Amino acid sequence: MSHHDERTFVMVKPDGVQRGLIGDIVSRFEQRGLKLVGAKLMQIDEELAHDHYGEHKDKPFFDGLVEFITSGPVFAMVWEGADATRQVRGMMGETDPADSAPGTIRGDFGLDLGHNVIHGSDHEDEGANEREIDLFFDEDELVDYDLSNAVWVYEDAGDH
Ligand code: IDP
Ligand code: MG
Repeated sequence: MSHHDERTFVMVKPDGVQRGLIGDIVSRFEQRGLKLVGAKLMQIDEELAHDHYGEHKDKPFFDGLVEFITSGPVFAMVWEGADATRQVRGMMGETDPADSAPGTIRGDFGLDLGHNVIHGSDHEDEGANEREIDLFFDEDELVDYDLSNAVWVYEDAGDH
């Protein structure tokens, strides 16, 4: 694996899907130079919600979080690139949109902590990206391919 191959799990939450933000969010990651290796519109059921948000099961907001994340379709994605997990988190902003800088996804599209548009794997939680990719995607749903613009994104990706 080269250092360009880090994969991270990202998801447009039900509020983002309903508000028509899938395209804009996908566009931001494409423009950054990340490579899309998997994507699907899907409905999260109770069981998957509990598995995905297990770390928060004792928090007071857990029931509301499960209800929200199962309330409509989500757009699940896997993006690949150098330092992908941390870079995506930076592009998302803070957990609370009210604390998120303009220019970030949550800072541009949200005002409310409970409706913060996007999920991304936690870069401070070792292995969260792999665990979440496994939870949401089968191996055959991820596509292995070369992105032709990589030579323009990365100085060390070959000749152009
Ligand atoms: P993150 O999404 O930025 O990683 P986490 O702390 O992992 O934030 O929390 C997971 C999700 O739970 C948040 O994105 C948000 O939707 C919800 N959440 C977190 N804290 C609160 C809260 O205090 N009230 C309501 N919802 C919360
Ligand atoms: Mg988190």
